[in-house]
Amino acid sequence: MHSLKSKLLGRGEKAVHPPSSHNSSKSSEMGDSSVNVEDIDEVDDQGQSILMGIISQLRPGCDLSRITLPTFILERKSMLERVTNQLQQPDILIEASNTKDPLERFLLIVKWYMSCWHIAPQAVKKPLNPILGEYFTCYWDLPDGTQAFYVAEQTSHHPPKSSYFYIIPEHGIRIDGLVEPMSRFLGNSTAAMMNGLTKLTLLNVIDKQTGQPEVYTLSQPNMYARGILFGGLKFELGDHLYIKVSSSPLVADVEFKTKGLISGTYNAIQGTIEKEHEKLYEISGKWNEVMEIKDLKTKKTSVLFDCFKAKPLRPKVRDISEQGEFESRRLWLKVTDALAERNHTVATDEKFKVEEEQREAAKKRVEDGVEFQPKLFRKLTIEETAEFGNEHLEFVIYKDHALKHDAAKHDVKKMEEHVFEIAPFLPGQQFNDKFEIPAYEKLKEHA
Ligand code: 2Y5
Repeated sequence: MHSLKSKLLGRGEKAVHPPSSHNSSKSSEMGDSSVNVEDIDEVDDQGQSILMGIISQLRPGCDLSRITLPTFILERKSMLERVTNQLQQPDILIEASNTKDPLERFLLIVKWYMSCWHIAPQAVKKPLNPILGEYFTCYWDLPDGTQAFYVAEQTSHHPPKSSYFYIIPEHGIRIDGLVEPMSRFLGNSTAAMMNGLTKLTLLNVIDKQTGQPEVYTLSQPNMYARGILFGGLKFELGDHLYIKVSSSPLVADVEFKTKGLISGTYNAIQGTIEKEHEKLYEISGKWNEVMEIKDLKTKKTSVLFDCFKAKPLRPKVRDISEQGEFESRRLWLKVTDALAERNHTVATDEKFKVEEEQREAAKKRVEDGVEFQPKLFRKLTIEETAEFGNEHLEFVIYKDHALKHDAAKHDVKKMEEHVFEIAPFLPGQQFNDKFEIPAYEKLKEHA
């Protein structure tokens, strides 16, 4: 058996992800390091003993979310930012929103959603668990001169829930989502069962029957860290991802196949696209290499997405000097700087300080008899939860009313004004004086 240390160092391991530079985290988006530490499996002596100490106290099936894991498995990114890895092929999304044929459009949405799972650290790392009320904003300058905006807030701590909102006003593309990982220790592996949903609305694609915009619901594959005790540390996506659409019975079901103990291969996918139980297409390949799609009528196979040729578009983030105290990159700066230097003593201390403040704030709320209220997202009502795509969404951006198809009436300028009232996105934008007040208070103005 290999030593635990050599396993964590990943010696002799093949990279899970394509060896292209876009997987690298050293890009200008972090702007602070020339060392791509997220692609290195590492453990120092202290870290190793911490990990062994943790594992010896765990029973299979136990909830990992309350256990503090050592910093050497940390990505230099909060989960709020980590979601944006999935949003780096807006070109496919825009093409879908401009496509008239419903089946062609559905296929493009499948292609888009499958196109970014490969954007991840090459080592087995997890994003920072955001603290309650932490938020993150960013934007993209799109090649056609338009812009996309993203904002996320941690809406729950136990269990961790990250709510996010993304919009390309000019193209009428809106995404609402929730990441809700339920992590479990399984023995030789850990799992994060991804319970959240993504709801994608094409505001300009109107369903003739309902008069409402088309809505896609997308679930997430589960995530596994394998080989914690023996066999080599490995990140795997597993189980099924589903895509459904409000305007037709089309369903995509993609299975992320985990490797068996002896047989099988890593990162394989196998899926179908069906309409009323009639299989129309088959999907195969690897989610981090090349994915193919077979038209079952014509028997023709073509490339769905080639990760080796992908050119993901990274988000842009306002400078730290402009960020608020609870804004992800500013909040975690000392931790991420220490991680960049692989100084886990400092990373652990600084992470503890941030989290200790959160514990103090939670204690104070109990003493004062008040509940935490998010600033940027509001809870959905029971009626709203019943709407298509809203199951497991739980929260929605508080500006929801102003960013719907009918409210916006294709007025892109007005839509952007509403977006910019939520939070600063672009360099130079200021926080407005209502920023800190809870979303439900802000909404009283519209009641
Ligand atoms: C926490 O400790 P931590 C502590 O848990 C919490 O209770 C404390 O608060 P309080 C808090 O202050 C802090 O100390 C632990 C826990 C939190 C896990 C997540 O150490 C990880 O900060 C489980 O956090 C990972 C299992 C499988 O973390 C994931 O439970 C697989 O929960 C791979 O943060 C991930 C890679 C590496 C893990 C490696 C090794 C594990 C070794 C374990 C050894 C026993 C949730 C983590 C979820 C991870 C998912 C990562 C991928 C995210 C992709 C999102 C994509 O007040 C979304 O109680 C796509 O003291 C959306 C689509 C958009 C279009």
